[in-house]
Order: sequence, then structure tokens, then C-alpha cells
Amino acid sequence: PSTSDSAPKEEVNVWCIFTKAAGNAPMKYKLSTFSHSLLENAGSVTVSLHIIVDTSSQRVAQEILRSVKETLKKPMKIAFYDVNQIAKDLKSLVAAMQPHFSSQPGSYYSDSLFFLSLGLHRIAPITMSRAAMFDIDTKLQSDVGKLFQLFESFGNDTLFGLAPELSPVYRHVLYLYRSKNPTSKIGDPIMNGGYPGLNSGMILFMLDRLRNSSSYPQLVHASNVTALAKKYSFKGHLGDQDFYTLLGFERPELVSVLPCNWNRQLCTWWSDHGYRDVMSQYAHCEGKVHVWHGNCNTPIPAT
Ligand code: UPG
Repeated sequence: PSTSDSAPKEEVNVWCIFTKAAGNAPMKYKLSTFSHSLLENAGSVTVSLHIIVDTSSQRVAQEILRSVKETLKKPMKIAFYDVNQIAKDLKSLVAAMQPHFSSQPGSYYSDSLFFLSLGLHRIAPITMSRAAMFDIDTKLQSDVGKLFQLFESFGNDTLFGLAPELSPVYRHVLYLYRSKNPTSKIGDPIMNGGYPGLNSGMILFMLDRLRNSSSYPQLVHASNVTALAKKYSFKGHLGDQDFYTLLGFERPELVSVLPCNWNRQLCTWWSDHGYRDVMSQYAHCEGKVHVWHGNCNTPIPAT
């Protein structure tokens, strides 16, 4: 008898954030699309979904996920975590990041939720050693088990894996640094041998290494974050991914750059705001799209 069908499947831990969703139809549609595509395509693994919520969004999520599981007739473990408690636990981490990586207090990306991934290892159950996190404006077209295989390509020191940013946002943000350092590759597209920065719509975490790392707490300490932002004359507005971008350039051994087709971003905002001539160089991404990312509220193609 074939053992492959009967052998228990490996469980993978997938995280997302779902807040301020009550009465918000687009948010509900996004969670439904994301979770349906995640479960439908997960052939080689069982999925455990961990959702960071506020109280009213939890009720919304429970209803959506009940319907997804019923439609697909597949099991999926689900756990909820309180966003307010997590924001409290990670207060100093968030406070170290906010001055450099959000536009102004009260603005969209200034919310602590955009920084929580940087402390996931302190939130996740201690027995969880690896995890992925997705923005909910994503849609999977491949088995998430294949994504977890990318952990095997990590170096000995790798803490995170993220796919490249597919827009010229960091060419823009790093304008001053690039003009003072014309030979630097930071902010250039990959096709020109550059480092365009990273996108946090999908993140892989080596949670156990993060917990055991003696250097990571120093790297996210306010004084280091300030020094890093100063070195690159960096004033960002995209939360966690601004930090991952600088960390990945400064300490490449800590951050693995994953294939672009695991986070195929669709936002074309920069094309309409001064960068039409170079946009295609940044957006270039070959191969099957494993994950669509409808960032800046861009609709995801039907197939
Ligand atoms: N989210 C909530 N409630 C909110 C707002 C956001 O739960 O009120 C969650 C949700 O999971 C969402 C994620 O946060 O998908 C990110 O927010 P979103 O509005 O989707 O950000 P985008 O503008 O689409 O994405 C850009 C980047 C993305 C990065 C994000 C914040 O492309 O990679 O994670 O900015 O840095």
C-alpha cells in the first residue's frame, strides 16, 4: 500500500492580521479570498492559521472561516490572538520603529499593527519554530507547503525570508543616499544587479533562531534603528518592510531574498507618480505566480 496518502501531513503555521474588519466589506472579501486560496491549494501539508484580531473582527473571521472550511470540506486549525495585548507586549519595539518608518502619528501606516511581525517570535507559542505571515490582500495559487520548503535554502544565520519589493518606492525614499553614493546598489532593480528593497506582504520566520539570537534585540533597539535610518538618510512610511529593507541591505546574511513569484505585487501607484519609465524594470518577475498580492487595493486577476 502507498504510504504517501496515509502518512500524516506536516503541519505548517501561517499568520495574518485582521483588524478593523467589522462592517468593512472589502476586508471580509480579502480574508475570504486569502483563506480559501490557502486551504484549497495546501495539498502536501495541513494548515494551522493564526490570526491577530480585535474582538469584533474575530467574530467576522470566525464566520468567514467556517464557510471556507465547509465549502472546501477540509480541516484547518484556527487560533486567535488579541491585537491590543500584542501591541502592549511589543510597545517598545514599535516605538523604536515608528519615528522612522511611518509618515506621521495617526496616519494609515503609523498603526502598530504594521510593525508587529518584527516581534512575532515573542508572540507565537514557544513550540513554534517556523512560520509564514501573509497580508490578507493576497491569493495563493500554489501549495503553501512548497513555500515552507524555501526554509531549506536559508543560510545558517538567516532569520527572515522576504520577496523583493516590485516597485521603485525605495529608489524614491533613498533619493538622498543614492545621490551621495552613486555606485550603491540599494534602490536599484534586481534586473540591473540591484537591491530594490523587500516587501512584507509575505514573510518567512525562523522563530527559534530569532528567540535565541543575541544580536536581534540589539538590531531592533531604538538607538540602532535611529543609526541605521541616519546612515541611509531614510524616512519611510511602510512600517515593518522599511526595517526589513534596511536590515537586508546592511546584514544580508540575516535576510533571505525569496523568489518574486511568491509575492507578486500588483500596485502600480509609482508608475503614475513619476516613475513610469522605470516601473517595468522593478515589476519584472518571471515564472508561475504562486502568490498574488493586491497591494494598495489593486484587484487580483481572476485566474
Ligand atoms: N490590516 C488590518 N487592518 C487594517 C489595515 C491592515 O488587518 O485596518 C492588515 C491586513 O492583513 C493587510 C495588512 O495589514 O493585508 C497590510 O495592510 P495593507 O493595507 O494591505 O497594505 P498595502 O498598502 O496593501 O501594502 C503595503 C505593502 C505591504 C506591507 C504594507 C504595510 O505592499 O507589503 O505589508 O504596505 O507595510
